[in-house]
Amino acid sequence: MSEALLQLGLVPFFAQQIAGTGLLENRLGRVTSVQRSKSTVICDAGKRSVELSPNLRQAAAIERPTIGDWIVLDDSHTRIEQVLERKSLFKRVGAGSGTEIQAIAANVDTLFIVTSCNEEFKESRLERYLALCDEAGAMPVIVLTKTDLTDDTDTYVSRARSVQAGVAVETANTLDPATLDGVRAWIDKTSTIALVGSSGVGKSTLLNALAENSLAATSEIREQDKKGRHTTTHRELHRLPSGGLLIDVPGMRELKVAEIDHSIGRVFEDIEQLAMQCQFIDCKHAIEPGCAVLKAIEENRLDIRRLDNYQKLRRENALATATLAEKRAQGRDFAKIVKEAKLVKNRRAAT
Ligand SMILES: Nc1nc2c(ncn2[C@@H]2O[C@H](COP(=O)(O)OP(=O)(O)O)[C@@H](O)[C@H]2O)c(=O)[nH]1
Ligand SMILES: [Mg+2]
Ligand SMILES: [Zn+2]
Repeated sequence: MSEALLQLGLVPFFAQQIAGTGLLENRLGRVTSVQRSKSTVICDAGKRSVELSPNLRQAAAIERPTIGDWIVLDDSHTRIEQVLERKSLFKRVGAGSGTEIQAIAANVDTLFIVTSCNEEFKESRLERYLALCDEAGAMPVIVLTKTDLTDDTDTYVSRARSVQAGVAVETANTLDPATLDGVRAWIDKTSTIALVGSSGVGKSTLLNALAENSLAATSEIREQDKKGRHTTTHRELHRLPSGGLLIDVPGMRELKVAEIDHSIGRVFEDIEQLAMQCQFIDCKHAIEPGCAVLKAIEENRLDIRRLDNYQKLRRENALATATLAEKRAQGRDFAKIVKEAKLVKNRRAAT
């Protein structure tokens, strides 16, 4: 394998996909950013701005190349011909009335869920990100920033640990590179890491510190509510000088959950375990007698906030999943009507 491709994170999972196809590695590349109609890719020969093949242009949004994708270029290195099978995928339902699922970052190994040791910290937000991370197939690490602003980092750490059994938690003062060893330990030479979190938590500062370079613009947060402004406007895959690849993912914050029932169950495994002991199999954990979940809350073994968020995410997920299914069915019906109308027209034309 070429050194350039290795540094881009080419691991056997991708290389094997072209083995035996007669394609050479010099046709492989990785998407580092996506513009309106062009994509920037890095391949053996360097950085290229390339177009999509006609087939890919017409493909469903989810199948078109996104940031992090491994792709096959044409001979002249001007066009993406094929997107390799993905190891993981963050996706979202298209904005507006669209039913299209869009890819927002592919082949992310580890998701840094960044949150800060101040008013911004919310367990419920972490739970949502964790469910999305599970669904995408990435490994989550919660990164607690701004440890320099609190005397009580330990409380934040234990609150973060409580959101999912066994979840990794690291702390950092991103303004001080000496505090980043814990975070750095998660980055190896071929791994791809995406950073998500509210604006103002220090994602760009962390990225710059890890890159030992000013790659992304950062901005002051508003003092009164600790909220940040959006500075990062586009997604880009950056290579760290010490190895490893990083993506700052703006827009993940607005991600709604859909079709992730199993992932919610994995984040809230404690609640689902308890629910198996409820007297009624369809217990809603609201007022039912013999409810093991309510009993755990009463005995302070479970936080009511967590139950509320579990139910909220499940409701939101059920509604969004049903809406998607309905829109898809409508889309199919519409396609069928069009097809039938065409048939009738053709038959008429034939007679
Ligand atoms: N005190 C302190 N400030 C930080 C830390 N990390 C980031 N900041 C500041 O928080 C603000 C927002 O950071 P930025 O990286 O732009 O956040 P982003 O929106 O998540 O990319 C900037 O003023 C940073 O200097 C930290 O660990 N400690
Ligand atoms: Mg930023
Ligand atoms: Zn119950």
